[in-house]
Amino acid sequence: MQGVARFQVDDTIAAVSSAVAPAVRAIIRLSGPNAWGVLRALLPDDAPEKPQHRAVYDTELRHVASLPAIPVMVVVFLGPRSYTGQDLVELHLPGSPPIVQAVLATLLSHGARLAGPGEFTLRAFLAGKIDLTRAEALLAVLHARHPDSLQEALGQFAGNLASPLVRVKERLLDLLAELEASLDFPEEDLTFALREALVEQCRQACEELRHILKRIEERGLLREGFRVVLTGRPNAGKSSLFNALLRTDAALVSPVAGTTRDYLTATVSLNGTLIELVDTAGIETVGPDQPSSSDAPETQTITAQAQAFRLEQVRRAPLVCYCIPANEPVNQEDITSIRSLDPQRTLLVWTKCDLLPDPDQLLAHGDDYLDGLPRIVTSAVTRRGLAELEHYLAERARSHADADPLAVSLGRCQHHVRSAVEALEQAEALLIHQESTEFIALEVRAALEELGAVLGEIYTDDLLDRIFSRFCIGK
Ligand SMILES: Nc1nc2c(ncn2[C@@H]2O[C@H](COP(=O)(O)OP(=O)(O)OP(=O)(O)O)[C@@H](O)[C@H]2O)c(=O)[nH]1
Ligand SMILES: [Mg+2]
Repeated sequence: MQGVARFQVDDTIAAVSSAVAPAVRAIIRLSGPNAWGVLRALLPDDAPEKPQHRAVYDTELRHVASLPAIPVMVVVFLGPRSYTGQDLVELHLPGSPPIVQAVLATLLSHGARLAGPGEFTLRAFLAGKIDLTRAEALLAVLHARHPDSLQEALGQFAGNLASPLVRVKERLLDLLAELEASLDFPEEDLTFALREALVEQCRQACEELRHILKRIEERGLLREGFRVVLTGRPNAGKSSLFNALLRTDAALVSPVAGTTRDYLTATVSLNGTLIELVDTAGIETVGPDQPSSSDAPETQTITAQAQAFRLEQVRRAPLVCYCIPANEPVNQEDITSIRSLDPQRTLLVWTKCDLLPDPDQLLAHGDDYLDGLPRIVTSAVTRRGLAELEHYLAERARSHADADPLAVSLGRCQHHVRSAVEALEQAEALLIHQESTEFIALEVRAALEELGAVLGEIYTDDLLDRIFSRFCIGK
């Protein structure tokens, strides 16, 4: 194993493990050989010298800045039976940010070091408590934004991915043992029967790995596509753009403002990336003093529902395309709506640019009321700008997927499992062609190394850095 030296585990780390915000309770964790010793300096004199595993103390902290005694609950987990494999102490205290900060600072002044991102989980990994697929799944659990992605992450944490890999690994170890035993008698060729048996074992291992690969791929497909919501005032050309991107007439288009009452979603593959497009009703303010209040009450209800849906979609979407008809001036309503959007998740799309003699003028960034947002000029009629828009959406979708911890984890696994399959196919071919046992063993060892890499038995500092730096401090 490489990399252990760089990741120190013999000191005691501390960090706030709950969200740093006013709350009823906050949690500070300490892990390391002196976790209890560091904390004990703040406890009353009758605190035990050596606590028991799973001991819970209702006590108080003293000598924290100039604060009066702070009531706390302390939970002790002794190594190796703790999450990190070391002595681990949890401090539950009032969730007032100044108190939490003062306690943490005092612990640091008594010899603890502030934990780096994901360092508790890193220690769990280094202590062999969890494999890398589980560490990554934990990250995905912490970052899950939807019940579905949470479910998926929990599945991986429970070992959906690691368990079958471990099974295959054990089979391959048996296979390697047989090969290596015969290496001791180089003058004797493998018997026909043994060769046959080894080929069969190779095939089975390969089959199982292919099955795992297929599952990873299916899960990749099931993942929600990147959601792009089209919004803007009525008649801006949203439905026309939706149809143009889908190359269908799925959405109704008409010169009557307010054509789209409901909403439409469709999935489109742009440059190989799945995008979920959502066409919404044009922005309308709903209320008793609005023009639409002359509508029948049923219509008003539909309008209100369509607007509520639009707002919900806009709030949740990783990208919002705000559509502005090129042949009409940007109005105050547009500006108010654009300002209410998150600039990181907003693209301005001019539509109907075929109606303008010089559409390029729209690209000038001088109009500071549009806050220098990225912009693309399009026409659903001439298809101008659509390729550029597709490219932009595909790029955004890709970087969005990169930020999804489980997708990153599955991508990493997919790479290694594929390489393991290739090595095993090679081993099988060598067996069939009666090549030297040494070469066959080499391929089986290569496959084992790939599986070891997925599970984290073989790793580099860089890989661990990349995985654990994505966690926040305290996890
Ligand atoms: N010349 C031209 N007309 C367009 C273009 N895109 C849309 N239109 C016209 O603009 C009008 C409104 O288009 P829609 O796509 O229905 O607009 P919308 O934003 O979906 O409207 P609502 O659903 O009512 O909010 C229709 O008459 C379209 O034919 C375009 O690129 N060029
Ligand atoms: Mg429409």
